[in-house]
Amino acid sequence: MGKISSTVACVALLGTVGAQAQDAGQVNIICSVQAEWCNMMQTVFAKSTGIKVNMSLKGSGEALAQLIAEKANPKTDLWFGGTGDPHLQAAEQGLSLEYKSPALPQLHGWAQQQAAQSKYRTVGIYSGPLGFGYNPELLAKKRLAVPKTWADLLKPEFKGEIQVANPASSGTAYTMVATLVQLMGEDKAFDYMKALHKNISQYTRSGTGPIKAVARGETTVSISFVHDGPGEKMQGFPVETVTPAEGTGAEIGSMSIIKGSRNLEAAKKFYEWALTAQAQQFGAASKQFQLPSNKATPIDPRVPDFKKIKFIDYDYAKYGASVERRRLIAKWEKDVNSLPR
Ligand code: S7P
Repeated sequence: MGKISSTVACVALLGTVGAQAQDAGQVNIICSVQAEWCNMMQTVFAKSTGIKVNMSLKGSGEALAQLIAEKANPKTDLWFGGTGDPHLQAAEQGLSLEYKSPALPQLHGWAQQQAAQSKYRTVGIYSGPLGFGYNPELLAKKRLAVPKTWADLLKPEFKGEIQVANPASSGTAYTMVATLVQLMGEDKAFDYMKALHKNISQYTRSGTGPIKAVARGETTVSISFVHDGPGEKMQGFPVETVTPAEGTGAEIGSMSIIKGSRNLEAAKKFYEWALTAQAQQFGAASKQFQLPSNKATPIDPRVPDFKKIKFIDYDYAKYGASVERRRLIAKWEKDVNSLPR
């Protein structure tokens, strides 16, 4: 799309500014992408439809926890963004509504597959690869080589140099756990994470925290979604990304309508709009560079080139299942996080 520098320009892009000044109701959304994208979606949708958007920002794991807590009396109408595994878990637990969008054929196969395997209770809105963020200035200062493999992260010289989020609160970190289990087999993956634990300075609450810390020189390396790197770089921070040579996983960022939504028509309107190529451009416009799910969305050159990355064949159905997700997170707490460093 080139550069859209402000929300005003984005509203103009829709060509519907001021179309509906009257009170057209409201919609309560949990938004699990970064704030700038959430705010842009909120402003543009509200301005173009007259529907008031009450938006709260939460990471994927926290969003799921809130929806579970609200189950008997849902206050949320729609959950936008966040890693796909907890959306699949929400679908399985009956927290999200079955809804088959007429726009599904416009989406990439992986996004349609996400919908089909949830029995149409969620849908893919973007995808992004897991990898490492690093601060080249800090690496040079500490005479450390760029880590290019999962194995590199275990080197003793990275002791205290790496940050990753906690998989109990973060969908990003759960994607790491599930990726390693699929890549190495469960026993070896847990041995790996125990060894990695010695090099971790901090497990953050939020999945995007570690790459922000890298960018600001607070840590040298992060395990992060690589599409979160360019946005930090655009702000002038020294940060680069790499995907591990052994192979890596990718998230299918998803969107779900909540079962029992009190503002269902408004939620469906937002959902349909969020699947359009026009609305999906607001990711890159807000400096977030996931691969959009609508095939017609122009691809910003900063979106990672999936063809150049070695991917595992991530089993979204298995690792999005409640029992598996809970089991792996509990095992990580017990076998990894409880160890001294
Ligand atoms: O917007 C960036 C992003 O990395 O954040 C989403 C997700 O909520 C990660 O947060 P948590 O790990 O804290 O749950 C990703 O879906 C998205 O790509």
